[in-house]
Amino acid sequence: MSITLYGASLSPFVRKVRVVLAEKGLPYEHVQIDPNRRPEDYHQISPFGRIPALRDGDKVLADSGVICTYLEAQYPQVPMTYSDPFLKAKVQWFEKFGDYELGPVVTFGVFRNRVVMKLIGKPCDEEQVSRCIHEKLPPLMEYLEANAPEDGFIVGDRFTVADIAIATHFINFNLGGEQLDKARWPKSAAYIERITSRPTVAPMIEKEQGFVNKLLSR
Ligand SMILES: N[C@@H](CCC(=O)N[C@@H](CS)C(=O)NCC(=O)O)C(=O)O
Repeated sequence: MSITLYGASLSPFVRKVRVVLAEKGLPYEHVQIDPNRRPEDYHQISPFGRIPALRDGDKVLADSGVICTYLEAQYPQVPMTYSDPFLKAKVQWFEKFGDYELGPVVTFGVFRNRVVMKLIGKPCDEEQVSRCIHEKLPPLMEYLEANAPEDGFIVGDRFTVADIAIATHFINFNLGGEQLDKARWPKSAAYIERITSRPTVAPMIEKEQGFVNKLLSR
């Protein structure tokens, strides 16, 4: 089967799927889709036009969570979750924490304003950025700090989709010119650092940072 991933590399959700594909050692073709200038027929692949979407042979799916669930069931060789029902549910919980709690604040509140708006020629709403960093982020960070492991991973003893679903948004936070406050949230900062240093993640970040620098200096 040949796998094609659709979506822009700077999207945290696309990155999440790329890391899962890389961890599983699955080769794939990456078709860059900019959600601000998506091709007319992209809705046939992703009904609401969002990225990522994935094609595996004649099967097509959208949404990073759905795609990762599919990849896990179809290609279980390198597991990114657990078969134990409780651990599996915990992985799902933290994956959703990344997708639906951190995503709207860290990626859409900060990165979107600082990078995407500039790229599409619209003003950055610094008031919104500030509200996200100073009001919306702290309660999420308190929760992460209470749950971040001293060593290893967020659930059990293996790297799971939950780890990348969380860390991916902090990559966008950095690309948006912000750093996590290490003094205030030391366990979380060290945890994110561990996850983003993985060989399947670190090279992506380097490329993306170079890409953003180039785009923003135009
Ligand atoms: N829950 C979705 C979120 C995907 C998402 O919001 N993607 C953004 C880019 S980061 C997008 O496609 N935005 C364009 C739009 O909503 O029209 C997932 O996990 O894939």
